[in-house]
Amino acid sequence: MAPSAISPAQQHAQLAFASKKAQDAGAAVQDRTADGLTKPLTEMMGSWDNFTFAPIRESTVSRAMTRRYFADLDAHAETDIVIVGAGSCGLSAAYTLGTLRPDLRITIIEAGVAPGGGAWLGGQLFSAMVMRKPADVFLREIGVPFDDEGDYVVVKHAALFTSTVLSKVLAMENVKMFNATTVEDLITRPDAEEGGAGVRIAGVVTNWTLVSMHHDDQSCMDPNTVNAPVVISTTGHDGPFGAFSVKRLVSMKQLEQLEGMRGLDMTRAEDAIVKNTREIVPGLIVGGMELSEIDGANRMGPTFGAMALSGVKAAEEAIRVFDM
Ligand code: 48N
Repeated sequence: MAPSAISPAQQHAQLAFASKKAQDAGAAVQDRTADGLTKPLTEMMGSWDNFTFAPIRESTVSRAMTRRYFADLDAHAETDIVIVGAGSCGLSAAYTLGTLRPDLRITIIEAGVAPGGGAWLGGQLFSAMVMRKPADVFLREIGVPFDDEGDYVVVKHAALFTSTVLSKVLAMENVKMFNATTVEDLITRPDAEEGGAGVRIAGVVTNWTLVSMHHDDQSCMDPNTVNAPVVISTTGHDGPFGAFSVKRLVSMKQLEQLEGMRGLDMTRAEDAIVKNTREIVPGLIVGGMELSEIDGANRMGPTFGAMALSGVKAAEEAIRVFDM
């Protein structure tokens, strides 16, 4: 459809889009029109009548995916730090680690196809996300705009925070995410310092999430493994997949019991989660809402500052443990 066949408003919108896109890309834009805008995308593409993609063979696409996936699996079979769960806490930890320690290999294992956990919406499916100060510092660091309301800030859509931190993490050379993949156990070693019963966590046991969900109705489907001296677990509060590592520590008799997440108290909950993000057993750091299950911390409801800053603290704790 030649550009002249579209309405002036459509043409202007197209010109504006093309111009902003080119400027954002910092492209040296050729063929500017008289009023300084780039040519309409449609003109850049030439006539749609003769449009065609470059040639491809199906096996080429398959190899482009599988070659990379299995090379990544091979490379990350030994890693420096594993993060279990790519919710707001896990992603904030990954961003902090990827930024502070580009020398470390970071492997994120996320059970969902879509990373992000509970941070795609604010409360009760509302879109805005509230973070209490000083968590605005993290938003400034990753470049997420917000409305400053004094003691707190509001990101106009939670997905803007989550997609921004996710995109930055995925772009980091030293970070690899395996989503649709579940941690279904922990790798352990006897911990000499503890004497008898104590263990040190030495990595995670994984399986594709769809496989993990069918161990009851399929014959033995053994898992895969990732060796790592440090694991950060941020699997959220109890739920179908939640609180994974802390529940496993109880079943391995490394924790007496879980205190269980308590009622909602924003003020107490957020301070407690950030302050108590810590190494629970040697090699395993727990942050975010998973921590509330161990300590019996309150829940905070629809405010996410503690998730971001717990992630920052978990990352710093992991570097401390890794460098010991
Ligand atoms: O978002 P979540 O559930 O967890 P956090 O701690 O990052 O953030 C919690 C936050 O969203 C809240 O709950 C807010 C603040 N509300 C509080 C309240 O009062 O209700 O993300 C956990 C992620 C999810 O993406 C899961 O899919 C993933 O962890 N996950 C796992 N991934 C791999 N292996 C597992 N075994 C596993 N279990 C959970």
